[in-house]
Amino acid sequence: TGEGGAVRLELTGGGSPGPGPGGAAGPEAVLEGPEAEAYELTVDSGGVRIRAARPVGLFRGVQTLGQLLPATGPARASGTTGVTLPGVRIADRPRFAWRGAMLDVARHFFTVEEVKRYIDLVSAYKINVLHLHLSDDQGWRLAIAGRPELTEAGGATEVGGGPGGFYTEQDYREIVAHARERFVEVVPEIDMPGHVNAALTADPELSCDGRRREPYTGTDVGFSALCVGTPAVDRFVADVVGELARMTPGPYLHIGGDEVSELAPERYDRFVERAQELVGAAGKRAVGWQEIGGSRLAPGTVTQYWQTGRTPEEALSAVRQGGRLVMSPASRTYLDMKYDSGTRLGLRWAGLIEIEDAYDWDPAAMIPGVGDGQVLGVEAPLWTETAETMDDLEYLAFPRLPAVAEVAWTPQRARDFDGFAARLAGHGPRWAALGVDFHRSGAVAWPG
Ligand code: NAG
Repeated sequence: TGEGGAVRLELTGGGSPGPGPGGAAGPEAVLEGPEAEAYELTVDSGGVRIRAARPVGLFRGVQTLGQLLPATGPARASGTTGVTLPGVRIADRPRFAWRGAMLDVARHFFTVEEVKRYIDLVSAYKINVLHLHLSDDQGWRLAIAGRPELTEAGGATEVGGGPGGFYTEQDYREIVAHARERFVEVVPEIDMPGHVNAALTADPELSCDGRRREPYTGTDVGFSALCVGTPAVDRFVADVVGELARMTPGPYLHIGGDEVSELAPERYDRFVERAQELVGAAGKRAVGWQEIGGSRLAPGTVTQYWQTGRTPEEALSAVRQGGRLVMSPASRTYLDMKYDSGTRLGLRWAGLIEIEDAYDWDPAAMIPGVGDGQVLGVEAPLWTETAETMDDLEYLAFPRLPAVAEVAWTPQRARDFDGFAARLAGHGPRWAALGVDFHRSGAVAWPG
């Protein structure tokens, strides 16, 4: 409560958006770098003040303020209706520019409303990238103008045989707008040249034997591929990249590139080069999973490290070419892994991931030869082979997503697990108030 009992919240600055990446001017400037997101938050007897040079900084500061407020609204004890905040002066900015959450809407489909709720939940933790995994063997989830068969055939299936679904252009734009209002940039992924069975059910011309594939509703990986190098496939990739670029205001398009055992290495390389060319021609930068790092990379292409338990040669090759990495080591950040052997859903190929595992690692000390300068950021993927409902998503993401978000935001020297666990405890009541079904990890002294 400020002087005289009134709460004063002052937001200052935020005047000059400046040019965004890829020349895209806009107040968002989300992925411009840590400086763009800096803010200062002061709470004293004069009230609450947040200062930032950019709107995005003000938004991040407001998220911090939200964490200082009580979980369930003002206490109404003994005649007072106010909220007392601790006096603080915080000068804050993120360690890494890219702080992502990936959602797989291909294995199981999630509605626009569900995706929006996920955005709401993660943006409170200063996540600034929503990476949408929009296609896979089990489903194609985004309408592509001129190719209605992709969603008609490819959108009607999902893991386990459910009805699937897809986003119209308008749906997709609604998600993007909702994200942008929270200073989150959508990075859409169409996974190619593997993980494409759904596309092959729609268009047999895309496969080398010209055979139309049957819908696939299991959970195997690595068995499908585009017939790279044919005119039909080239047209397909060009159309898809063009449409994605047209519908996406953000600077990045994710081309997938993971787990392609069906294709000879030269043809894989040819695909990666051609896809980057098309992405560049559309005015965007490409992102791809770790495997693309072994191919020739265009300037600005981002490689997403994921496969712990294998030598990181592709990640190192990406870095040698001047590329930067988004760190998604499966053993730390894969939100689809089980917490412990009793977790009711989730996989375990990358190990069990308790809250401490998700928190206690340094993205710039993971791969010898990859330091702060080579790491663009950190991302927590949520694959949905075993997650069918919003509750499932929330249970897997909370509290591990906030752990990874802090790995991405806070400098290493300012982090320790005990401090994190103590602060995290206070978030339990917040999640409960929002109806979030979270994992009550034994490492945290949850109140109540
Ligand atoms: C990997 C696959 C992914 C799958 C996930 C499950 C990547 C880049 N690829 O094998 O399609 O959903 O494991 O944890 O992660």
